[in-house]
Amino acid sequence: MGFVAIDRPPAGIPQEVIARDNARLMDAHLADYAALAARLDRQNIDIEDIVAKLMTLEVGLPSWGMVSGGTRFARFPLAGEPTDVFEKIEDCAVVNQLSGLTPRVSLHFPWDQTSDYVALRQFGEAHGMGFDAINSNTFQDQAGQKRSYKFGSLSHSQAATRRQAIEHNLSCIEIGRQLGSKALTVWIGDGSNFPGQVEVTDTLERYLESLKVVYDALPADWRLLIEHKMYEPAFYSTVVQDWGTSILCAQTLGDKAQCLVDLGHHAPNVNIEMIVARLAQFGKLGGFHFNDSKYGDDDLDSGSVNPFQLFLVFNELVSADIRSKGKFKPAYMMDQSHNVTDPIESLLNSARAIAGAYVKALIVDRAALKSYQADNDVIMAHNSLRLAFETDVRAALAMARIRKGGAIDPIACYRASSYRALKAETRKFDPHLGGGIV
Ligand code: LRH
Ligand code: MN
Repeated sequence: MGFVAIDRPPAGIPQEVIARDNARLMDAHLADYAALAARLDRQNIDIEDIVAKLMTLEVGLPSWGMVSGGTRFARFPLAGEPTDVFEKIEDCAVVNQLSGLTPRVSLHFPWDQTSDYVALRQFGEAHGMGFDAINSNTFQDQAGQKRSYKFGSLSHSQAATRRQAIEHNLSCIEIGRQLGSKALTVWIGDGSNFPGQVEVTDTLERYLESLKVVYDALPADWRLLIEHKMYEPAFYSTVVQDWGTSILCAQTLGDKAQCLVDLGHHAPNVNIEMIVARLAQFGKLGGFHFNDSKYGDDDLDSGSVNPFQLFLVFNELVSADIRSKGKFKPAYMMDQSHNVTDPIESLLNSARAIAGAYVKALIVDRAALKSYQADNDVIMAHNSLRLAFETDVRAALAMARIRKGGAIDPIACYRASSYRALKAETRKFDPHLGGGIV
């Protein structure tokens, strides 16, 4: 099977644009790096260890987030936004090039459907992009679809509709196998809008029976990621409504089934970092959809509303990683909707926020924290976290980007490249295209 020639030049930002912009900022960066190194050294932390660990962090990009998002009220298209999965991968490659953090994209089917997945895999590889978890979609009806998902999918009252949803998930696994993916994320909108509309135990039994068929079809080295969500599109009950239901399903299905935590899928003020700790404690934390929210499932940029919560989540992740002696490998992915920003800029900002939360969690003095906790020295225990969170780690993040060929200031560099304006000249503009959700 030769390389299928696709007449598209490797995308990305010309390296000289990055080199020029980094040269502009290098002296200030090196001064900041030395200052941070000295500060961390006083805490017996070697900044080089931190940067080395940071360079192992990888976060998957949401293909559906590469196009301007919207709400039920409106979507405001962006000139030069991607019009197909290939152009989405081109833009993902730009985020990876400038951030050095996002070498994989998570695709969603049928939104990213194409005719030749071997060619798509090669196109991805040519742009330095691999494929993270595959997302199935049984929360929308596609043109020509035989049975509607109006009243559910994997938990539907009628076996034929459940079978249709199972078949779709099996076809997603097949596509993922060709792309080199190693996981299937299953989020369903199944639920009810009225008390009495469904028998909630029956719906979960049907869901488990259906998902078992999907689970049994997983390749040996794959994971099934169960994504819970409190509400929407259903507004009274949701079949997989919370982490409790999710972990019970994952334990019922088997070792390859784990829970995916989408930060926006919880009631306001829920202690998400504790859910993360619990799922990790029982070996069922399989992955994340990072984003932020103030009210509902707002899918805002990671760290843009509540960066302290993102830090506390990574604090639990670092603690779980230490407990698991490094065997702990959750799939980090973003799931965001960029309604008023250039998706590339939002994803660059979000990648930086995620990296920042991770580095701040790495510099927590865990020995001191443990002894303050043992002594119930509440203030000093809390301040052990505050000190790390309040440390300006941007120079460490920039050094990791530089060492991966990225930009000291990704947004400034992206704007200096005029990438989006150039794409607006070559890509067709279709205001009705949309990213899938709207
Ligand atoms: C559901 C969800 C899920 C995706 C969809 C795009 O709200 O978080 O992860 O399938 O967004
Ligand atoms: Mn999600």
